[in-house]
Amino acid sequence: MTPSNFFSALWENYTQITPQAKRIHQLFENLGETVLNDHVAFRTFNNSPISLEKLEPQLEAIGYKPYGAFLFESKHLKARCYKHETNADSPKIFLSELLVEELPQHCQDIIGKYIAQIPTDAVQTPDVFWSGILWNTPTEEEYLILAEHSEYAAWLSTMGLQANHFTVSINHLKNYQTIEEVNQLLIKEGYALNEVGGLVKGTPQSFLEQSSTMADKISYRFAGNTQKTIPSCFYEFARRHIQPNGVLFDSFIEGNADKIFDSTNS
Ligand code: OOG
Ligand code: NI
Repeated sequence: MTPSNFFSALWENYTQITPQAKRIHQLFENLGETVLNDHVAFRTFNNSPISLEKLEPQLEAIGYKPYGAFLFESKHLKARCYKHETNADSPKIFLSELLVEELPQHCQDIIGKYIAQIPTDAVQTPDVFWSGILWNTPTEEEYLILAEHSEYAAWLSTMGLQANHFTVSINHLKNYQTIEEVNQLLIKEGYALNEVGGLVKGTPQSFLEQSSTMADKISYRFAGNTQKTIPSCFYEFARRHIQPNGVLFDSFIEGNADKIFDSTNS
């Protein structure tokens, strides 16, 4: 699979439950822009057949190499980022995993049930990255219990492996130089943005500014046949800056990411 095939299949899958991403993408194209992706992100459970460590070889199979590692202590997450070895225009990939053993025992028990259902050989090819949930649909009760301790865990229980967001590269837009202008356009068009820590995460001095929509809301049928509106996925916007050494910053920032995670809070 080429990275280009990988990202088109991923986008198809992502926009089915994230219609706002398709509409915003179209909005930019209608304004004469060509939208390039800065990065995409995935979430997973550690100590499972789909742990970060088990998934990584599939990113390597499409030419990606890890180049940074991150820890989010209060959210019980760790993450790594990947870039394409030869094609600098290929989107970067941010892969995080939940440190399940750090959650209270009753959450571990719920998640343990899901993990036990994942085939030990679930990861065979890169298309595992849009396989969704590899366990039976959770009950609404389980979802709410998980959400009390980890919004990430609740989200992952219902959405599974799929692109959690795509990210518009503001650097590649022609008519929008600043992230503030992009945010103003989105607000004018009626989109709800993530306001945790302010609309813009990061500063030019930290070389990465990011903003994101709040995730789309979809109607979800839980096991036991109860239905509830829950967050699906969101769209992000990133502007990178050149460092004093003349090189464009191409990694991620824990302080920004920590707030971007909240885009799927309910
Ligand atoms: C990832 C949040 C971090 C970034 O660009 O810093 C992130 C997530 O919500 O799964 O995407
Ligand atoms: Ni992101």
